[in-house]
Amino acid sequence: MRDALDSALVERAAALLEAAGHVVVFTGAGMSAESGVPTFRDAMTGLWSRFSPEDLATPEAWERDRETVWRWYAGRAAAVREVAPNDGHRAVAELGDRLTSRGGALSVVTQNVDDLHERAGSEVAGHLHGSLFQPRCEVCDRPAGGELSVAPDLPHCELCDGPIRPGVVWFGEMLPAGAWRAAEQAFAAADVVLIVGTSGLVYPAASLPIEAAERGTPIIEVNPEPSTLTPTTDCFLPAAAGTALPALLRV
Ligand code: BJW
Ligand code: ZN
Repeated sequence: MRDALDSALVERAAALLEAAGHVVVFTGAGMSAESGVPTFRDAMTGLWSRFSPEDLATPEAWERDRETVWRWYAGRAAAVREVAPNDGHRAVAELGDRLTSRGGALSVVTQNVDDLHERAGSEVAGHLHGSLFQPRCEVCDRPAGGELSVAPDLPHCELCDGPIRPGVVWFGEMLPAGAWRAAEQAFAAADVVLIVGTSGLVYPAASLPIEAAERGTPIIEVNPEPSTLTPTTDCFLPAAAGTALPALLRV
């Protein structure tokens, strides 16, 4: 990672945003890293270090050991409650306000299961991988209400007594249809896509910016490290979200 942001790069990205009517901001775990939420591939620390994400974020893991999986998600939900949006989340909300006030629009499409964009004041068009805060019945899909809690007994549905599961999308599961549709529509309408803090490893989410680039939509990326999406970008800003996004607004 470079020490200081290259001002010519920042100016180029800011000019792309300035000329755009509709901007899509596509975010991953790096967006929330500076709030203290570990990125997906860094999340297995402490008690969880003997697991890999693929051990826990699957329907098979849930079938095998519901208690462990539930405790992992309940702990993560509690940790997110303790942290606050960072300067990057706030800059996205501010960019949205600026676009709206000049008759444009900004759509946030996130892979994150936290609620930090909303708490910073952005409306989220689609949570592609669900939410830590929307547990639901595994059998009848009824929202469970309330939050995941680290209770000794796993909760059951008030309607059908089915087990309540975390409201996130595991490997091998379909993405929520409404969020996916909203994301596709937003990307189709975008004049510019701003990617922030994703490794671009997980599909079908990663296909959204790739297909936008193929259609000729200019792509800006903010990430301290190059990602699998970097080759598709027009302007790569090698910096943390909390540094690069406010810098884009200062130009
Ligand atoms: C910073 C920073 C700072 C650090 N500032 N940046 C096509 C090809 C190959 C495979 C597939 C395919 N299509 C589907 C698949 C299978 C699978 C998949 O993609 N597998 C790949 C791993 C190969 N996909 C699925 O299974 C999806 N479902 C599906 O396709 O359904 C259809 C179907 C069904 C049945 C059969 C076949 C098809 C579902 C995917 C669900 C993903 N769910 C997770 C878990 C959510 C719950 C939870 O949180 O526990 O979502 S996985 C995990 O990865 C999580 C994340 O949202 C997602 C993306 O991760 P993200 O956000 O990119 O985080 P990291 O950690 O990878 O990267 C962080 C980045 O931040 C890094 O680049 C850092 O450098 C950067 N960074 N600090 C800015 N301060
Ligand atoms: Zn039920």
